[in-house]
Amino acid sequence: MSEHKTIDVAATQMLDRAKEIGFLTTFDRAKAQEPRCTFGNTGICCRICLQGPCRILPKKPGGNKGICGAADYTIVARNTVRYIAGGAAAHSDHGRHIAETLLHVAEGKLHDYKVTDPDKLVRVAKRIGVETEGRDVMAITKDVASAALAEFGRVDETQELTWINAYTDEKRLDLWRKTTIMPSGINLSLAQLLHQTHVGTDSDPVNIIFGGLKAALCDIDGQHLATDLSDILFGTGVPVVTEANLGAIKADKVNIALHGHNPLLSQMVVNAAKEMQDEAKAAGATGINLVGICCTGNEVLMREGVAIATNFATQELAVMTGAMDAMVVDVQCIMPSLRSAAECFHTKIVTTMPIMKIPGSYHFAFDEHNAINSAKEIIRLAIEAYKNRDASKVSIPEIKNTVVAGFSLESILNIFGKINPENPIRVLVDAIEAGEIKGIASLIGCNNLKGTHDQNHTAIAIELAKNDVFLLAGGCSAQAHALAGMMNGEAVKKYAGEGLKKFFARLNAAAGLTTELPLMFHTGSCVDYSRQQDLVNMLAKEMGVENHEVPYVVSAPEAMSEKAVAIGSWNVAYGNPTHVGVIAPTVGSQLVNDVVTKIAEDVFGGFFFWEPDALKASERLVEIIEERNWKNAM
Ligand code: BF8
Ligand code: SF4
Repeated sequence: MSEHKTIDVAATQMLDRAKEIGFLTTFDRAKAQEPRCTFGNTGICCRICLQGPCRILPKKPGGNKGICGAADYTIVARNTVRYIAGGAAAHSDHGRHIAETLLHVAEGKLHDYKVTDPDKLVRVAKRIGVETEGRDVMAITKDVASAALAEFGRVDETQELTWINAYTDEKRLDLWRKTTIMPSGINLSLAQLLHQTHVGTDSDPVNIIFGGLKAALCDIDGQHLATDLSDILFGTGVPVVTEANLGAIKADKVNIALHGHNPLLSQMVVNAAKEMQDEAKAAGATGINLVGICCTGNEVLMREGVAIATNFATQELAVMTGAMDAMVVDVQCIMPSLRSAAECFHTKIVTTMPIMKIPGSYHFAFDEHNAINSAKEIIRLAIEAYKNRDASKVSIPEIKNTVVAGFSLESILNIFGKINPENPIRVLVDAIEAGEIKGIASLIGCNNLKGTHDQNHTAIAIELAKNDVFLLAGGCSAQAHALAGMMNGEAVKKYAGEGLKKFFARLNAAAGLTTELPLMFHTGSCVDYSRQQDLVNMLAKEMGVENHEVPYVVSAPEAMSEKAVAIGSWNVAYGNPTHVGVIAPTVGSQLVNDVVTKIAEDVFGGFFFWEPDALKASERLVEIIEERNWKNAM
């Protein structure tokens, strides 16, 4: 763990406050975990059966394998792909929930949801092969939602997943078929992977990794349909100007944080809050103020311009302001410790999903049939809590920064289209060919307290921008840039290299927005990374090269969650070089580590590399961009 906890000034202030009141935060708990167990850290601890834990102890006779005979490479490979299974399950289950809701909309069962973006519905329908000509919106909706749900239960292994098939070029699909990683059904592939990694099933590390990649393709499939259907239900993001950091919490308002990942309820809270300002005023506040944390925050930021309070590692600190009246959480990346933090204040923690409860917090069983009323009840709970707020405990850091966000693929292409209406993607290709920009990087992923909170996210962004790399961002990484004041036009002036500045000047002149474009385009939550991949696929096509020849890299400086492992893995399968800023638990097996960092490139064109040092990582990322083969291939 790093000596410095965070680069965020507001978070530092709140950490002092936590210390004052004696609350131990995640930063204290991270310290308490040191030193880490080397076996776990390098991935050579197996707990897959009850004979374990088995560790690799090469110096002891019989200790160089687990009790069943599993070698280090089997143990490391199994552990790694089980992360992927967890991540893919989380993302795709999120997608399934949205799909089910959309189907119920089509069946006329829900009154609080509707098709908000029928144009996107038609685009998605056409892409996945659903007939649109002369059909009404609800009939198309029903078929699209049904096609999404069919991704989960399909067991016929002669068939393939619809979404990745519809959005990926034929050569890459063929490569996946040849390497036997093309999935048929999401549930099937995830169950097979758990089977494959059961004690005494597969011990071949390469075969296990291929099983893992199959699950990773289920992850992107579930992600893609989640994004498409969320856009259909709630609208596709357009550029918005808002703010980020704890200063977005307002002392004179009823503050409600929307935290987690799923927009189904949070969008309803946004809608209900618009109607309920007077109830908050009647309680003595000047209104209701919504703020976002983690990816639910990104969802409502993209579509509604809701401000970002903070990101994953600092979620407890939003409670430390003493002005958070309710925190509404759904699924994933929600620290169980929020409840203990809330106990120091008047804050209500409200869980809303059947699979996510925190002992001692309020559970509102979210009912999509009664969604707006559920949202209203939650807001009323926050208003009641506000009445009990202790003004003497309120201490909100006066720190917030302007954020320009809302860059769905559609809105990115719309901006490019202002320069080249016939062929928007050409604008990016022209800039690459002219050497104005070197390439594109996606800055993604989590917070991980093995390093200093947000430090490497921002340091890598600055280095890449200086080297004329056009930046996309999502998840908690995007939030790190937003919190640090880097997601606006000022940051372009401050950090972009000359070529990137010129590119932005042309875009700004054409875009016709009331604000300047930001240093990095925030594409949304982690479930939305298919937006990036779709852009790369379009680039490859326009450049006439293969995916892995596009000057594109991915960086997850603080990867933490199982979802991050799944995301990184499908990126590699798509041909993308993927930097991870923490040393991955694959290093316990030279063989497995070599497969994912070297051999993967021979097979897929993409590969992982681990580099905790921001400067070294940036240098390597720029080098890789420059080495990509597009010039020779075009
Ligand atoms: O899906 S970046 S800490 S919040 S997992 Fe979680 Fe990681 Fe944040 Fe969003 Ni993504
Ligand atoms: Fe040990 Fe093998 Fe069981 Fe793993 S599966 S815990 S290596 S006996």
